[in-house]
Amino acid sequence: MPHVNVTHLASRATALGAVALCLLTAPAHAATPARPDVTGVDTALRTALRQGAPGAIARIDDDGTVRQLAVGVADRRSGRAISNADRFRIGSVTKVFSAVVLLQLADEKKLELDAPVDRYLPGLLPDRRITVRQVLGHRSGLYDYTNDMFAKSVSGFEAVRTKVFSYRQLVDRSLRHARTNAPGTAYAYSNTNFVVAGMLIEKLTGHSVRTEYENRIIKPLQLRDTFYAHPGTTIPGRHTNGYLTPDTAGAPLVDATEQTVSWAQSAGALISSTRDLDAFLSALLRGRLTSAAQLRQMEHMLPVDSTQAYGLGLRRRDLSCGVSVYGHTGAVQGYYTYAFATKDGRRTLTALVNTSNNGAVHNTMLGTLESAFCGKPAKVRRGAAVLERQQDAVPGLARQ
Ligand code: HEL
Repeated sequence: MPHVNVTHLASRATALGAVALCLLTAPAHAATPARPDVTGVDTALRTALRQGAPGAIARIDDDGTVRQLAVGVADRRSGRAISNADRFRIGSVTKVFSAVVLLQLADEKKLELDAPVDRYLPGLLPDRRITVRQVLGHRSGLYDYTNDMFAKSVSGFEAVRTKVFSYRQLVDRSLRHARTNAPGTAYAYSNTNFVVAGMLIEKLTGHSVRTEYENRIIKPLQLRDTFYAHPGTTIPGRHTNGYLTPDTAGAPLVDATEQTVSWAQSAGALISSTRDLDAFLSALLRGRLTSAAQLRQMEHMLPVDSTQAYGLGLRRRDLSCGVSVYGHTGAVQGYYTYAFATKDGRRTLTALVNTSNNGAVHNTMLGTLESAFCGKPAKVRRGAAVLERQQDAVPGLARQ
């Protein structure tokens, strides 16, 4: 549904609010997933390598059956082969963790999703109408400060890679710009929203986001590879290096492994592994991290485009075979992550390539979802119409 309709409907009188919300809800596809096409996943990983990724891994957890794939290298210098035992930076998959903490706080009656952010963080945002729900669904209108920060990929990254920002400094960078839309009227992906989410977590609990991720998610689920290392610059233990692709064609990859990720923090600074992300998403979707009521809030999706919808810190992708999967994507210098699961949490896929800023690789990785959840593609008759499939956003061009 085009945003213009969303704006129109959402700005109508309150009496129409319920009808509008109903019309805006994006219906999920509920087809039964076919057996995973492991060869198809492998082909996607190998294609990513041909397109410039040094290494790629994927893990499918399918109701107790584990399939792991790995191609290429973790370290271009030593030539060490990449494996699913390697940790990596997960970028915006962090947003799912931040949303879970806030929904747990809602379960504990410490937070109301429809309350203005201003109730908890007085004076932070100039528009006091912005609610917690709008922040978690990217519908606040807060400008994404990373648009300016990474307009030039390598010099933008080098300018911040060892910096330590306060949350407020990041919000201030956003507030230098006009809001992208009035609160609640349109979807506009913005890291600023999940910086505000981190501030809410710290304000409501009196603890750092690190403590809350650890106590509420990492320790209970025994996620051995998941760390919030900020402001440390290294990835603890066995990990894959990450290689940023420069904007200039043919320029050598930049090893971006070490950085504070302070530009992202609660919007994108977690480190994890394919095993842990599969376990996390499965636990979340099976209702082991929040009450059923709060999970429903998280899974209540509004449309992004013809193949995607967004809930609260949770993406939905509608695949070509009619299956919808839930999770998140991540793009942080040197790493692209896809982590998605079926609605019942029984099948999960996490796929990772150790490069970024490469649109072809990003689109190729979308193929891992199709193979993992749709199985082998049906043979297309010569001359038959090809289904239109919109690809995910390429960082720097558009954010979805
Ligand atoms: S962008 C996204 C992805 N999200 C958003 C967030 C994350 N990551 C960022 O905001 C980092 C953007 C810079 C990444 C950098 C690169 O590719 O290494 N690109 C440039 O510098 C381009 N000039 C919406 C794709 C998500 O999937 O949610 O993660």
